[in-house]
Amino acid sequence: MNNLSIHFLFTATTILSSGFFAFSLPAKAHSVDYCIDILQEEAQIAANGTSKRQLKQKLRDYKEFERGCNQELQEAGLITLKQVRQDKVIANLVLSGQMAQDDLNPIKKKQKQEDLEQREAKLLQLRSEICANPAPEDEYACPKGEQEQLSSQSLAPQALVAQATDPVVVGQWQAPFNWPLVAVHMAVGPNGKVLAWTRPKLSVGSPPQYTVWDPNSNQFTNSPPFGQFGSLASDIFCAGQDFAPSGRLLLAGGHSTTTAGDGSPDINVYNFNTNSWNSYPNIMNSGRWYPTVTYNGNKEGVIVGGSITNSALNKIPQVWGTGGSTSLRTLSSASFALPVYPYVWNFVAPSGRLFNSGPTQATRALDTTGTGKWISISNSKFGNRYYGTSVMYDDGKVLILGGSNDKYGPPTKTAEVVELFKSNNWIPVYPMQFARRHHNATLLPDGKVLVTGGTSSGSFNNTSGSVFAAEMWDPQTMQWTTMASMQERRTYHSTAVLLPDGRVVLAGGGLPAGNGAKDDPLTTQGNYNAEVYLPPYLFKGTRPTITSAPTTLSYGQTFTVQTPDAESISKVTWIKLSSTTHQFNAGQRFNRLSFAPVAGGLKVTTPTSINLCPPGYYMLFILNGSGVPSVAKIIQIS
Ligand SMILES: [Cu+2]
Repeated sequence: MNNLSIHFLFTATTILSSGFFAFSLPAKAHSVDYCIDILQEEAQIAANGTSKRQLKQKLRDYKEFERGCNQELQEAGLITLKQVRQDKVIANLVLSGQMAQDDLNPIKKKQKQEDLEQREAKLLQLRSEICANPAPEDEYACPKGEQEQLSSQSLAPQALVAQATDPVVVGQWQAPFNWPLVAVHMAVGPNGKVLAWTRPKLSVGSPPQYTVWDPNSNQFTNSPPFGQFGSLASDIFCAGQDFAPSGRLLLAGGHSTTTAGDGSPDINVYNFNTNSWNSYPNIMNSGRWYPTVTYNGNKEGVIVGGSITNSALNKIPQVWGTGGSTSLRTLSSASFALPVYPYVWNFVAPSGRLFNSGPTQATRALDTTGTGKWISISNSKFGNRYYGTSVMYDDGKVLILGGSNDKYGPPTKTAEVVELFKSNNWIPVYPMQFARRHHNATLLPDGKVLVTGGTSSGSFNNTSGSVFAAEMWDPQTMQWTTMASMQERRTYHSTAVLLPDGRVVLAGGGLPAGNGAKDDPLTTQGNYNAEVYLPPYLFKGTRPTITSAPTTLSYGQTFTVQTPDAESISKVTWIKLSSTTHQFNAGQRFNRLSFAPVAGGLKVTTPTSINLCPPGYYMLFILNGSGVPSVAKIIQIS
């Protein structure tokens, strides 16, 4: 389907019911037609010698139409501002006699055809959803055996492929630049700086290295030679990580400093403000290599999984307490053998439990009260998704995408969502354009999900199938659009995070280096570089600005954001600070905040639920009608 066809979907009803337009719009289904009307009226006004004021009003109306069109259709993932402008060009051609009105007919025919195709795809999707979990009355629609066959594989092929190189459509990658280490772990702190760490070589006993990158100045602190830092005696390679409500970063486990394959029982805490570490050696019940850490609504860091040795899993979750406590609460009745290698994907669910969305096909929840218990939730549809990823993209809504059913088998393009407020059932959505494993999924200020990197090849870390093109997932349409391509191969041990300025930095990949990765000449361990992606919203005009906002907030609090752009603001969102490793970002999550314009700014209200918005630091964005975000203001909610 091309962009023209969607104009049929953008019916007058949609326009008139959208509430964007205070003035009366003609009942036109096609923006070319509307442009013709506007231009003819403009001509009439000019011919009649009517005042410039009227002409200006018409132009304002058109601008408003353009803005609304842009917003509505872009939110539906269907059109770009560029397309609206193209329609205006076509309208001009018709009016000037360079293009006959009839010339539009073939276009309309094509549109009808494509409209039909799209409706068919929607029907197929609907049937797939119904048959995935049929109610008794739906049995007739779902012949026996079809439930298994109907996966997202069977959905219509992806409709929206951006062929353009226009950054307004596909965004733009900046050239790769050197990094002092392979960024196996990354986190964006409350000061807006990016912490990254790794072990310099695969050999056990090499002391870990960390660096801090300032995205504004592009300067690194703690660059090589790294030397010893603080009292950090642990090997934090492949530790679990998440932000505490204080803004400090909790690192659980990692690797033994002496024995290959053994987990570390240590906890380390990084303070962004002082650029310093606190170490709590040997404090967990046992070693944990590859555990997952998730801070919940009760300000507890829940540590799940990890391995003690190559052949023994740490099955008992533990909880890092509040108030500077240095002991852990052990969830002794929640013993469970979750897979390690890669990490498991845990999110704070609306219930306050941790929702485990994979990578296994069976999904479950961890109740952390008392001594804890696991509760079975449901099976996702595709299968296991080893080395895939998952993201909670909205309140209680979780996406799983890519990965391999067999740990080292070929990856899938498929994706599924679950909406925990509605049901526990996984629903296949449109597949990605590319099958991927070892890819990153990053939440953006406009609520979309950017997917970067990974490989379409099976086996552990085969970079020959590296995917260079990014893809954008729009939760409104559940469709994917191919974005611009990066330059480096970013597969195992690559990381991606959203920066406060709305860009996304993608770094690392390596340790071990995959074939074709750009290696450091001395260590040949992987990508000693990063690339920065500028999403399309950074090419759509002037950015709104936040002149001031509070630094700390409480739940359900109404506060003022000072901005000169209040009138143009259509969304206020915030995203919890990113903390990511091994293709799972345990930190990021997204809230839409309610707001209203007031003199000099916006009156914004924070969420009321500690489970939908776990305490901690968030990047607050204000977005205008074209979806252009401000630079974030980082705010703590507690
Ligand atoms: Cu690792």
